[in-house]
Amino acid sequence: MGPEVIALGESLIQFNAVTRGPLRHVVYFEKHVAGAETTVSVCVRRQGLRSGLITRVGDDEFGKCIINWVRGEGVDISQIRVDPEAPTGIYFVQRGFPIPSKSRMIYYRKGSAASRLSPSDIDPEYIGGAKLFHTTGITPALSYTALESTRKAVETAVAKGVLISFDTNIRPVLWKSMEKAVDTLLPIISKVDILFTDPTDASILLGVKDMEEVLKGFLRMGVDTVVLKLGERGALAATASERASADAMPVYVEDPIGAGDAFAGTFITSRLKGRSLSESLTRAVIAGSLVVTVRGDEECLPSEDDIDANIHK
Ligand code: KDG
Repeated sequence: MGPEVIALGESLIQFNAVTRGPLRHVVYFEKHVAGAETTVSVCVRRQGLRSGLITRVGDDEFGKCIINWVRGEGVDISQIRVDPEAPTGIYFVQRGFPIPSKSRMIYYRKGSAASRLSPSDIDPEYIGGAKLFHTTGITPALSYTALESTRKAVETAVAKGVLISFDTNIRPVLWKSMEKAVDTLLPIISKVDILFTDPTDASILLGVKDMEEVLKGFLRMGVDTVVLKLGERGALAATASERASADAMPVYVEDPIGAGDAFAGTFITSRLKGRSLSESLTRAVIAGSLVVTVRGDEECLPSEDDIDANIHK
């Protein structure tokens, strides 16, 4: 049986600073597997659905590390290509500086294997067998061929009646300009069933800051479910006929990176399992909160039981 959820995007090796502060003074870094869509694929699998990942990694130690990790988590790796011409992308995480509660990502991924993703990596039969296809605003920003791959995957999902979820995840350093990001992402977003975004990305994409305007703006574009992540203020979700909100779970923040992917992976899993908008949002907030308590995006991704433990505590 093929995967129920398929994600497309760059897998990266993350070097997370063991100590806080400017990287020039950091001595030790911890190695983790990361990448927004990779994290979603691991999250979905940990919560009991079959998942698969479409990406390219280099023919190097980091590529081997990524494949070992996602295979170990039970994610289908049949669509991960090993590209001998380019390296696996990496990034460093600077924690708690200059903003104490935030982390900063410093990428070394230009020309990486995943930036060479091409439409030939997208197998329509593979996507057609899934219930949901997921990607983010990072993949179309990687290169023209990665953008074309995203478009092909989205068009295939639409044609085959596969649900699409999309996290806006605008990473300014990956775009030539914010106008380019908006012009590229809006046509993709108009085809999406479940949209994850946050106030910063929404104001770039829609030019509005008011939460209600954001929800209505994306619904008007044809998105079925809009989910607004508000960090320590929780989250909101809206469909044409329903609204839901969830409070954040107060936690100690070791590193906020990865919360959004745990949130998205949990929300889509929960919806695919038939849970209500409100319950899915609550579970997603819990998953996002757990991930920020440790360094690394994927180690603390919760199982369904781990989420239940927080609901019933
Ligand atoms: O959401 C966390 C991701 O941003 C992180 O793992 C790195 O995928 C990444 C990216 O491209 O920023």
